Amino acid sequence: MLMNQRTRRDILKGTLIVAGLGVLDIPEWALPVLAQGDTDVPFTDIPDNVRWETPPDRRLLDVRTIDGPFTPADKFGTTQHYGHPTIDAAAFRLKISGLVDRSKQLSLDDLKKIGSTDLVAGFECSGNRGPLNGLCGNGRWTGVSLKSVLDSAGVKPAAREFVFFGADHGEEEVEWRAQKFKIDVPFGRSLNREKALSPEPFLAWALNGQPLTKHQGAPLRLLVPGWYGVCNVKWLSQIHIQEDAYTGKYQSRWYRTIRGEMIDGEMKYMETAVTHMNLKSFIARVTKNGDQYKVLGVILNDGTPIKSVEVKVDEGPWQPATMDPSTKDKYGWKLFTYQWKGATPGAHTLVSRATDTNGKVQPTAQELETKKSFLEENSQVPRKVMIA
Ligand SMILES: Nc1nc2c(c(=O)[nH]1)N[C@H]1C(S)=C(S)[C@@H](COP(=O)(O)O)O[C@H]1N2
Ligand SMILES: [Mo]
Repeated sequence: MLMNQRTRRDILKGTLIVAGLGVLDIPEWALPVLAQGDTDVPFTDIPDNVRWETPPDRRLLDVRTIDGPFTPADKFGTTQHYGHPTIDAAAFRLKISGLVDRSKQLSLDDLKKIGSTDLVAGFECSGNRGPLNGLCGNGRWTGVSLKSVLDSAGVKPAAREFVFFGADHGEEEVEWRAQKFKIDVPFGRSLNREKALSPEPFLAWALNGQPLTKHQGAPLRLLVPGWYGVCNVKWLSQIHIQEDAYTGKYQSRWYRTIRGEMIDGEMKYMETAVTHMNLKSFIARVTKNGDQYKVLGVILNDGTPIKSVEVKVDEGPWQPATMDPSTKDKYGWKLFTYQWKGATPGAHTLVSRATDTNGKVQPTAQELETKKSFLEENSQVPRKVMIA
């Protein structure tokens, strides 16, 4: 019993004493995310009717369960538009068509022969928002760089637009001026030449060492590190390369942001496609160990290095939080912790904000008021907790 109550901090310290190093003050960042004996402090702002799972399509990650850098595949937030197509991995062929020297039909084994590397990448759906922020996750993916696959097909100089189709599709009423057409629409997204041939985009067949699950897009998906979830085409079946910009529903219409910007002193409404992730941090979990309180949070962004993350308690000042060095991969999410000193019984509000090395500061909700559509909601989210 007594042993159980020892925290891992004690055990770590003990180990170091045994090793003859004397009593070292272990810096906070060297400690595991959760120690033995930690218990959760309840949030009071989670609605009673939350649907964590909406079978078969959608699941929210309960961020209160985050206890390490990687999200288990069966907890990863998940969503899609046309259900889950079933694809036989053995019969699967990735088609590469259009402006290439050699059209291709590549099996998973063919892809693995081109290359196999790991990529740590987190992402969130562009519709992810507080207080739950559960449409997200962080994984170690295995796959091959898109560029090396495209190079094997030989991209022609005229190629401008790279369109990625999933195997999923659905009938939609598509509007054009005053006309409406009922057509079968594929899930499609595109990247321009510069992005498609950059080193980052990745074709993944595994997450955390296991083949992708059906939800995650088995057997193959695109990942565009640092970009919102929608760019990561699941059940990838075809890459078609053309000259003209692709303006399909999920590229140009459904996933766009309508936002007013002050340009030269004038408010201009911009409509932009959802691409790179905006700088976001949120508080995921608050734990207690004896009279010690710890706040755990997540940072997601486009890979720009993070300069700082801070936490504010009630009306107090912003206080520096500590980045967890186990989450330092460029495109992975980052975890941070904050030792909450002097926590008193009762209701409290906690909020975090991140700043990147370009000087970008995570906005307040008020600063996002001119954004009319709810996608790309990266504002600071005040969370409410109750200390017994
Ligand atoms: N083929 C296909 N890919 C898709 C989608 C889809 O509907 N069809 N949805 C996108 C969206 S909106 C998101 S947020 C992510 C979700 O990926 P996940 O379920 O692995 O979290 O997949 C993206 N890729
Ligand atoms: Mo999404």
